[in-house]
Amino acid sequence: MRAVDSHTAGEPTRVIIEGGPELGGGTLRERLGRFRETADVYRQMAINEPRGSEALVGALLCRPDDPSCAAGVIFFNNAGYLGMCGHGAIGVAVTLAHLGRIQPGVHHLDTPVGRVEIHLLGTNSVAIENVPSYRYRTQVSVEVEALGTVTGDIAWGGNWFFLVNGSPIPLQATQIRQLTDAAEAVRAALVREKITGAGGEEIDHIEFFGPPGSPTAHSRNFVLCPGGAYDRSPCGTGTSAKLACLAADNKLQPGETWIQESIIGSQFTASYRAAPSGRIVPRIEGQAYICGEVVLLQQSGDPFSHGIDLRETA
Ligand code: PYC
Repeated sequence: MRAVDSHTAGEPTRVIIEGGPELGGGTLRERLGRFRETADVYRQMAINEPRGSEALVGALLCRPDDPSCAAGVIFFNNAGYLGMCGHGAIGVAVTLAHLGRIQPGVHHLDTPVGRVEIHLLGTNSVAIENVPSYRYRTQVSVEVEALGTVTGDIAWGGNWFFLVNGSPIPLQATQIRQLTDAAEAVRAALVREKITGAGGEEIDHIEFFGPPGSPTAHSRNFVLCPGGAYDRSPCGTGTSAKLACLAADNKLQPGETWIQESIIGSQFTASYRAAPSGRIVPRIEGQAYICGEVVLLQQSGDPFSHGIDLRETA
């Protein structure tokens, strides 16, 4: 497989540009199902160590459902598949520009959860207009081992999030191990108490908020991703979910700027416009940088040709 690696605000993206799985016809959703059921070894090889890492998000470029889109894209990580990925979409845009496939201006990406508008603003700067986002439930309390009662909102930003204001652990990079454990405990408690997103969908991202480190930001977050890694970026879909909550609480008006800082101090600049049925369309702006062009190889006899998955051997 040939791939281009980039990072968006510190969070890596690996875009598969050649040699990926042949997924046949049908919609992107159908092809994602085929990827999961018949070709998951491609995901494992591209993402797992020793070729990848738990922080990496993969993006398979494929034929869009809507031919006016610049590309279709299926996002995946060490745990499985993502409906959308904000930092990943920014990385895909910068990668397409690096490959000479798009020029500065407005383009679209098709994803399994809807069409995303991308504004290529310069070599490294991109704004995305994400899928319509909304708060599903507010002030949901859950009993969490070692933390007690934790209260948060449930919102959709292209993935499902549980958003906790007032992080139970200080939002400092030195506390990442403790933040990860706390967020894992919250996720386990949500599963145990059968608290889900709409339609019974699993809430697989946990997000803690607190005061920013930089005077230019409005808030700092810590985001736990489904495979146990934390998001190095402020998380595009997580920031979209946050905007939906701020809008629902009347704390941020359409067009007003929200600067979200990540646990490593990187930033996204966000705003929203109103969408039908009480949803919002988030706009997330950030920077991505190309950091590699790789050919992923499998030598015969390699016992880890599909990568190491400790969850399988545990
Ligand atoms: O930026 O939306 C995002 C994201 C999801 C998981 C990792 N990054």
